[in-house]
Amino acid sequence: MSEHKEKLLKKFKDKTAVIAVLGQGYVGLPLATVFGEAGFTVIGIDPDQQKVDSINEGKSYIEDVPTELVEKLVAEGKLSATTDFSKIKEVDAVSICVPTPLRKTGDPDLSFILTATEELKKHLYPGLAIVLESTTYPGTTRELVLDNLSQGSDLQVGEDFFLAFSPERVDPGREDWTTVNTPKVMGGITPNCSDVCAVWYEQALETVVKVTSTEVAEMTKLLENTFRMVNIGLVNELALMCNRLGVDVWEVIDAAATKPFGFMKFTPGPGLGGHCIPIDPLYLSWKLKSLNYTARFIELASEINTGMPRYVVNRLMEFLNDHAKSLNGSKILVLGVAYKPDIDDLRESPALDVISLLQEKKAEVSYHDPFIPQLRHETIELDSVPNLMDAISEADCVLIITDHTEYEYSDILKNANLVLDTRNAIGEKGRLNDKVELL
Ligand code: SAJ
Repeated sequence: MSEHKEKLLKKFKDKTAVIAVLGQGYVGLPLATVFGEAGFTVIGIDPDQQKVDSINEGKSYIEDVPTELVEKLVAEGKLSATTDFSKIKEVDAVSICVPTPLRKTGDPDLSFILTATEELKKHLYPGLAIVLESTTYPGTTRELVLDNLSQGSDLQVGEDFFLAFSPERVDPGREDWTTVNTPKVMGGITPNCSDVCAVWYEQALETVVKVTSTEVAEMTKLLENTFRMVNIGLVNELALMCNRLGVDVWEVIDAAATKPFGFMKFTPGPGLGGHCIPIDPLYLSWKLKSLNYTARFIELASEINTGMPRYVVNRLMEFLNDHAKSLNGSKILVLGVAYKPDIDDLRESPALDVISLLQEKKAEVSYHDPFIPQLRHETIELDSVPNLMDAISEADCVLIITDHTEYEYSDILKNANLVLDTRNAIGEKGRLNDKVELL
């Protein structure tokens, strides 16, 4: 066995290893605290001085990470944070949890991975273990990270340093499946890399699932999120079909969901939001394009999902027209603008597209969202209405975009003139009420 592998395994098992986590966002901070709770000394590295200061003051800025935990770990000397990437030379292992967004052109933006890799290269030394967690296309760890690290270095991967990919599976706001108990896939460049990085993560996580390569691990994550995106696209198209057929798509889906096997329920909506599901699959289709292959399911689902905001606005126009009203000049109250219920995240939220389209059609648009007091996005400058029930009764039509749990849907139904419910949030009462239209 390589001497570096032997030394690292010992350090992981006796928790004397020092861990760096690059990127202290919704993946990196939870991971840092989990390693800290397992007994490791952890350094959170992030270019954002505010995040670094917050951690060192013992304060959490991530909903899933209790401030008390950060405070405890910092007080015990188990967790600290810095903007200084050179601290990498003081650690035994590095997890890279940096963003992988899309550029405006729709191409992957790998700049954060490249920056992290450049910093790692400066401080690469024998005995370092590295895990990339950021969602990316198959081949990134080998073609981008390893190639960059190996350039001009005589260190051998799998002997002198160890490199693996392990997709993050964090679902912000979820309490049943956490960083500790969600099974973690781990694929190394070499078997030694898989072994070393699996043993490292097994000290803190309940289940580590080793796979044979970084590409398998990268592709696993993309299958998980492409599965969701394509199935959401399917039920969105089903909503379009059922509308033409005059069939209640919600009743159809509920009935199909009574099948105890071979079916998984997804529900239609105003579009696909979030920083994972709408974006990750496009990393895959982009990579396949470079191999002269068109990922047709991904492209079609993306087309349908991105078309839903415009479909919602058209349905609203038809609904108002049925009540001798034009969208132009009508007061429309949008309920819920976060990308999914009970969180304050606006990223890729379809509500932003819906509101922009409504403003283009000269509707008088207002919104309410208990998690988002102010909406500042491109040309949108709105504040959440202060008095919900007054706003509901004054609106020509209430447009339910995000079905936050705290809304009293029976009160909304009672006070509203008209409701277009894109989430079937009102439920059975809504179906039976003439002033409610369902997507
Ligand atoms: N959506 C629908 N219909 C559905 C499900 C979702 O329209 O049936 C919409 C949501 O409104 C939202 C978007 O899709 O706008 C994404 O929703 P999501 O439930 O997939 O939530 P996310 O984006 O927070 O996805 C995360 C993912 N976690 C990671 O990628 C690490 C995903 O893998 C999780 O499965 C998902 O949470 C989850 O299960 O909640």
